[in-house]
Amino acid sequence: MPIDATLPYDDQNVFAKILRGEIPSKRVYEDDHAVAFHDIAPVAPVHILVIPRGPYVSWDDFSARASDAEIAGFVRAIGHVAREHGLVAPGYRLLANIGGDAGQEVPHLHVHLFGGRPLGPMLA
Ligand code: DGP
Repeated sequence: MPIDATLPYDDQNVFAKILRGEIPSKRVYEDDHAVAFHDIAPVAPVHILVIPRGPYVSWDDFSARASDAEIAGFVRAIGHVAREHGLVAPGYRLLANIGGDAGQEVPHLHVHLFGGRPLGPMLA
């Protein structure tokens, strides 16, 4: 069910549990600011989720409250993961759903990284 992105951070959300190692994930990258792992239900040959380590509900929450260092670290981590997976030359797509109309399901900021095939036009 889509979330209300204005609610306070819930530290029992599934990505908080992945960050704490309470449930497994296939991690492909981690550093001081970000963790990246394979999406459990991939819709492209490469479908990775990149999340900040900090407790941010959405991109909106992150952009309002995160420090400059957290924001820079997160953005650099996304680029690093894309380069490490050889996606820059063929191309790739980033997507962040924010709140109900966008269909955000997990209330911890995550950027989807899609690649590995032609992705077609954006639908919205
Ligand atoms: P969104 O609709 O933008 O909130 O996307 C949530 C994504 O999270 C969706 O593509 C499936 C993925 N996901 C949900 N639960 C888990 C999980 O337990 N592990 C992993 N790896 N991905 C999950």
